[in-house]
Amino acid sequence: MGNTWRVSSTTPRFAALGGVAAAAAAIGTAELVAALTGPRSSPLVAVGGLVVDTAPEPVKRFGIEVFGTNDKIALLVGTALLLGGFAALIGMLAARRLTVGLAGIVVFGGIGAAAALTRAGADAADVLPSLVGAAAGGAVLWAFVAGPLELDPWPWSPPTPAGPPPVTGPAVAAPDPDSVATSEGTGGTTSTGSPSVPGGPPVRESPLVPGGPGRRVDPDSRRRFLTGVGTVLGVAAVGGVAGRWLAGRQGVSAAREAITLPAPVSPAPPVPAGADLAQPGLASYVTSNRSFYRIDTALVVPQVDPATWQLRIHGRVRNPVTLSYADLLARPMVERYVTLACVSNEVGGDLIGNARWLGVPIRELLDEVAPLDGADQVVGRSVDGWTCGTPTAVLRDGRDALLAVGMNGEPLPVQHGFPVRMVVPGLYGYVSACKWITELELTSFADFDAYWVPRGWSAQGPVKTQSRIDTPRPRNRPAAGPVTVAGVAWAQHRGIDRVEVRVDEGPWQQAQLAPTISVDTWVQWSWQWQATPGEHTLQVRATDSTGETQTGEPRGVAPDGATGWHSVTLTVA
Ligand SMILES: Nc1nc2c(c(=O)[nH]1)N[C@H]1C(S)=C(S)[C@@H](COP(=O)(O)O)O[C@H]1N2
Ligand SMILES: [Mo]
Repeated sequence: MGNTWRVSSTTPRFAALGGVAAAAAAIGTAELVAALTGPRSSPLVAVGGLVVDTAPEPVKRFGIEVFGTNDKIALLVGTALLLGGFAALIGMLAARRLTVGLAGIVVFGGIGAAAALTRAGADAADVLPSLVGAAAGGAVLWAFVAGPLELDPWPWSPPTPAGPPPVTGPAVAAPDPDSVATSEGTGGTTSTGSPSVPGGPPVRESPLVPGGPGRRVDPDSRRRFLTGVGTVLGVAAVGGVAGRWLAGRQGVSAAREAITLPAPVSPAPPVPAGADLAQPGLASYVTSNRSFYRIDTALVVPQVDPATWQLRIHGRVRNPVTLSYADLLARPMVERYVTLACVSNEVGGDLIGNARWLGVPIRELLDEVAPLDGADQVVGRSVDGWTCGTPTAVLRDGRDALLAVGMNGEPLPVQHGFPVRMVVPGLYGYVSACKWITELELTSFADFDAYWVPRGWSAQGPVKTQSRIDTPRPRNRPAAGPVTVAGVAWAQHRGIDRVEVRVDEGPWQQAQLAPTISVDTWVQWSWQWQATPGEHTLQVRATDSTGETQTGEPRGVAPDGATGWHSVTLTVA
């Protein structure tokens, strides 16, 4: 067996491969163990989650802008690439000194374990995947640089005619009686001739200098090594996929499908005829669950079992209460169309959707728990630790703020917060729409900053009046003549009074508003344009029911929502 103090005869390039195999073994094993201990304990997920939570806001914005809604996949792929690079380095270090390589693995295991402990609801078992994974990675690393799969040096080299003098000294690989040039019965050394037969030419040391030019390895051991790497990578991939698959089977889709939602005591009014102009390219008035935007910090979608779900309403209240899912379903339900928008929606962006929500009015629950004086903030807390802070006054002012269980006639989709989430008309999602909610804590704005506030976003997030041109867009290349310009406008809980369009900064022209269900949803608008050939710029602006027209001053999404008029420049044929 190799000892830890000598330089491995596994060459640096192969050692790098061994390091990658070790990392794969570590991650595959960890994923398998995480299938038992829960998804938040997977080191990849835990470290990724920590990165999401701690990345400086500009980096996060960059990630979202560059990778769009694929930002989570990009994060995972980026992490894997970075990890691969480090693993190769660890392998090369291990070939020089095994203990250094093993220490590298211990550090990575430690990071995974520590990250898992920082996740919401973590317990001691959450370190297991990282620890067991690190042990597996360490064993694999040892096998490739000092154990049975270590490369054997080329047992013989022809004398170098006029080369540099043989290098001697501590860096020279000392022949290891256990691993060097013993064929160990694995096919023998037929291909290498009989170089170690006594009486053959003397073994020269120079080709064996670690990393030196022309360092050669025994082809049999190389085949064995590469087969080993391939096997480890294959087994690790199968283990990792199996772990993910097993974890997925513990998901809550079956529990979700078994649910029958109660009928609302107060159904949503029907969508008025003509609310949806059904114009090609125009967002539909009601957004389907499948096409509803998704924004959250969760790398793996939380799987919350309704059978064990609880909502604790506590903090600065006279009568704290804990509700089960059955308790919630037993209460009178209302059903409302509410348009939800993200504060990160750029002017003209599509992080907005309109759905029919079924749920319990939060106002009634607050009346029962009786908030104490000064409890001006209600903090919604998700199972994954994410929080939002909503003004208590907004939740009690009579609007249809809901603890929602249904979305467009179905139980909430898992991605959209199953089993229970908040929906508050008129507020951006980051201050109101807590998914996978498990707590409502009455506190004050002075006492608690919710998730996005220390990250540079405003504590208050009322939706700003906005409007968007959905059609035509440049790729439509409309022909000269009558063109229907159409889009959506929103000012949730205030309502839209007027939408105007202008062409090439000409006079503002009033658009037609389609009927809408309530002030809590967006409204579709349209305007007939007599388009002339050439390049034109269309602009839109909306006025809410308080008489305020949206400002044309362009501002970015941080800290409390973008402003400016949506413009579309296109060429008319
Ligand atoms: N648990 C949790 N809830 C959350 C978030 C989150 O990151 N975690 N993001 C919020 C934000 S910023 C928005 S805009 C809405 C989006 O809801 P959706 O994904 O159902 O469209 O969810 C809100 N609720
Ligand atoms: Mo958001």
